[in-house]
Amino acid sequence: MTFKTTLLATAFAVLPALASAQMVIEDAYARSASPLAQSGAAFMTIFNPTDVDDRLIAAESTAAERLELHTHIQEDSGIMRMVEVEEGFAIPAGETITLQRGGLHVMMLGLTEPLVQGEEIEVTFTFEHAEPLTHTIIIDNERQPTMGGHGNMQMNGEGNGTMQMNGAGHGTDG
Ligand SMILES: [Cu+2]
Repeated sequence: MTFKTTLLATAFAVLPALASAQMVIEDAYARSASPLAQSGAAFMTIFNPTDVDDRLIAAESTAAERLELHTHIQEDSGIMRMVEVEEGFAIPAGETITLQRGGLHVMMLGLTEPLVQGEEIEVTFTFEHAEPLTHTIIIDNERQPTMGGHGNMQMNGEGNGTMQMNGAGHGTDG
Protein backbone atom coordinates (compact mmCIF):
# COMPACT_ATOMS: atom_id res chain seq x y z
CA MET A 1 0.00 0.00 0.00
CA THR A 2 2.73 2.35 0.97
CA PHE A 3 4.66 1.37 -2.11
CA LYS A 4 1.66 2.08 -4.33
CA THR A 5 1.16 5.48 -2.70
CA THR A 6 4.76 6.33 -3.33
CA LEU A 7 4.42 5.38 -6.98
CA LEU A 8 1.37 7.59 -7.32
CA ALA A 9 3.12 10.49 -5.68
CA THR A 10 6.02 10.05 -8.05
CA ALA A 11 3.72 9.97 -11.05
CA PHE A 12 2.11 13.23 -10.06
CA ALA A 13 5.46 14.82 -9.39
CA VAL A 14 6.52 13.97 -12.94
CA LEU A 15 3.39 15.32 -14.58
CA PRO A 16 4.38 19.00 -14.73
CA ALA A 17 7.59 18.06 -16.48
CA LEU A 18 5.71 16.04 -19.09
CA ALA A 19 3.18 18.79 -19.62
CA SER A 20 5.89 21.29 -20.41
CA ALA A 21 7.61 18.94 -22.85
CA GLN A 22 5.19 19.91 -25.57
CA MET A 23 5.80 21.41 -28.92
CA VAL A 24 4.00 24.64 -29.76
CA ILE A 25 2.23 24.72 -33.11
CA GLU A 26 1.12 28.08 -34.43
CA ASP A 27 -0.33 29.65 -37.54
CA ALA A 28 -1.43 26.30 -38.93
CA TYR A 29 -3.58 25.97 -42.01
CA ALA A 30 -4.39 23.28 -44.53
CA ARG A 31 -5.40 23.56 -48.12
CA SER A 32 -6.06 21.67 -51.31
CA ALA A 33 -6.00 22.85 -54.88
CA SER A 34 -9.68 22.30 -55.58
CA PRO A 35 -12.77 20.56 -54.24
CA LEU A 36 -11.87 17.63 -56.51
CA ALA A 37 -8.29 17.28 -55.26
CA GLN A 38 -7.33 13.91 -53.82
CA SER A 39 -4.61 15.44 -51.71
CA GLY A 40 -3.79 18.52 -49.72
CA ALA A 41 -1.09 19.91 -47.50
CA ALA A 42 -0.76 21.54 -44.10
CA PHE A 43 1.59 24.35 -43.11
CA MET A 44 2.51 25.83 -39.73
CA THR A 45 5.32 26.78 -37.42
CA ILE A 46 6.51 24.34 -34.77
CA PHE A 47 8.42 25.67 -31.77
CA ASN A 48 10.49 23.37 -29.59
CA PRO A 49 10.56 25.05 -26.15
CA THR A 50 12.50 22.19 -24.56
CA ASP A 51 16.24 21.83 -24.17
CA VAL A 52 16.25 18.60 -26.18
CA ASP A 53 16.75 18.43 -29.91
CA ASP A 54 13.67 16.78 -31.28
CA ARG A 55 12.09 15.61 -34.50
CA LEU A 56 8.61 15.50 -35.98
CA ILE A 57 8.40 11.91 -37.15
CA ALA A 58 4.76 11.35 -38.09
CA ALA A 59 1.35 12.92 -38.50
CA GLU A 60 -2.09 11.40 -38.84
CA SER A 61 -5.62 12.59 -39.26
CA THR A 62 -9.04 11.24 -40.10
CA ALA A 63 -9.08 13.85 -42.86
CA ALA A 64 -6.84 11.74 -45.08
CA GLU A 65 -5.82 8.13 -45.55
CA ARG A 66 -2.18 8.92 -45.08
CA LEU A 67 -0.09 11.87 -43.97
CA GLU A 68 3.53 12.16 -45.02
CA LEU A 69 6.27 14.61 -44.17
CA HIS A 70 7.44 16.22 -47.38
CA THR A 71 9.84 18.81 -48.60
CA HIS A 72 10.70 20.23 -51.99
CA ILE A 73 14.01 19.73 -53.70
CA GLN A 74 15.22 21.48 -56.78
CA GLU A 75 16.32 19.18 -59.53
CA ASP A 76 19.23 19.99 -61.81
CA SER A 77 16.71 21.06 -64.42
CA GLY A 78 15.46 23.69 -61.97
CA ILE A 79 12.13 21.98 -61.46
CA MET A 80 10.89 21.76 -57.88
CA ARG A 81 9.82 18.32 -56.83
CA MET A 82 8.24 17.00 -53.64
CA VAL A 83 9.93 14.20 -51.76
CA GLU A 84 9.09 12.41 -48.55
CA VAL A 85 11.44 13.11 -45.65
CA GLU A 86 11.55 9.69 -44.04
CA GLU A 87 13.68 10.72 -41.08
CA GLY A 88 11.22 13.50 -40.26
CA PHE A 89 11.76 17.19 -39.61
CA ALA A 90 14.50 18.08 -37.13
CA ILE A 91 13.43 20.68 -34.57
CA PRO A 92 16.50 21.77 -32.57
CA ALA A 93 16.07 22.70 -28.91
CA GLY A 94 14.72 26.21 -28.51
CA GLU A 95 14.12 26.68 -32.21
CA THR A 96 11.16 27.07 -34.52
CA ILE A 97 10.78 25.40 -37.88
CA THR A 98 8.44 26.71 -40.54
CA LEU A 99 6.38 24.48 -42.77
CA GLN A 100 5.49 26.57 -45.78
CA ARG A 101 4.63 26.44 -49.44
CA GLY A 102 7.55 25.30 -51.53
CA GLY A 103 9.32 23.88 -48.49
CA LEU A 104 8.57 21.53 -45.64
CA HIS A 105 4.94 20.48 -45.41
CA VAL A 106 2.61 17.82 -44.11
CA MET A 107 1.21 16.06 -47.15
CA MET A 108 -2.32 14.73 -46.89
CA LEU A 109 -2.87 11.85 -49.29
CA GLY A 110 -6.27 10.41 -50.05
CA LEU A 111 -8.53 13.06 -48.58
CA THR A 112 -11.56 11.47 -46.97
CA GLU A 113 -13.63 14.50 -47.93
CA PRO A 114 -12.96 17.79 -49.67
CA LEU A 115 -11.17 20.45 -47.63
CA VAL A 116 -13.85 23.11 -47.29
CA GLN A 117 -12.80 26.70 -46.75
CA GLY A 118 -13.20 27.72 -43.11
CA GLU A 119 -13.74 24.23 -41.74
CA GLU A 120 -11.31 22.54 -39.41
CA ILE A 121 -9.46 19.25 -39.26
CA GLU A 122 -7.58 17.62 -36.42
CA VAL A 123 -4.07 16.37 -36.94
CA THR A 124 -2.05 14.40 -34.41
CA PHE A 125 1.68 14.94 -34.52
CA THR A 126 4.20 12.44 -33.17
CA PHE A 127 7.64 13.52 -32.06
CA GLU A 128 10.76 11.60 -31.20
CA HIS A 129 10.80 12.96 -27.63
CA ALA A 130 7.98 15.38 -26.95
CA GLU A 131 4.46 14.28 -26.14
CA PRO A 132 2.18 13.61 -29.12
CA LEU A 133 0.17 16.69 -29.96
CA THR A 134 -3.28 16.95 -31.51
CA HIS A 135 -3.84 20.28 -33.16
CA THR A 136 -6.92 21.77 -34.77
CA ILE A 137 -6.04 23.18 -38.17
CA ILE A 138 -8.18 25.62 -40.12
CA ILE A 139 -8.72 25.04 -43.81
CA ASP A 140 -7.71 28.05 -45.83
CA ASN A 141 -7.59 27.27 -49.53
CA GLU A 142 -7.36 30.95 -50.37
CA ARG A 143 -4.28 31.82 -48.37
CA GLN A 144 -1.36 33.02 -50.43
CA PRO A 145 2.18 31.77 -49.92
CA THR A 146 4.27 33.84 -47.55
CA MET A 147 6.84 35.99 -49.27
CA GLY A 148 10.39 36.29 -48.06
CA GLY A 149 10.77 32.81 -46.65
CA HIS A 150 13.59 30.56 -47.64
CA GLY A 151 14.27 31.31 -51.25
CA ASN A 152 12.70 28.79 -53.55
CA MET A 153 9.76 28.28 -55.83
CA GLN A 154 7.88 31.31 -54.58
CA MET A 155 10.81 33.62 -55.21
CA ASN A 156 10.62 32.70 -58.87
CA GLY A 157 6.93 33.44 -59.13
CA GLU A 158 5.96 36.16 -61.55
CA GLY A 159 3.10 37.36 -59.44
CA ASN A 160 0.31 36.35 -57.19
CA GLY A 161 -1.58 34.61 -59.95
CA THR A 162 1.36 32.43 -60.82
CA MET A 163 2.09 31.60 -57.22
CA GLN A 164 -1.42 30.45 -56.73
CA MET A 165 -0.99 28.17 -59.71
CA ASN A 166 2.12 26.74 -58.10
CA GLY A 167 0.18 26.04 -54.96
CA ALA A 168 -2.61 24.47 -56.94
CA GLY A 169 -0.19 22.21 -58.73
CA HIS A 170 1.19 21.11 -55.44
CA GLY A 171 -2.10 19.83 -54.22
CA THR A 172 -2.60 17.52 -57.13
CA ASP A 173 0.94 16.24 -57.44
CA GLY A 174 0.31 13.81 -54.61
CU1 LIG B 1 3.92 17.09 -50.62
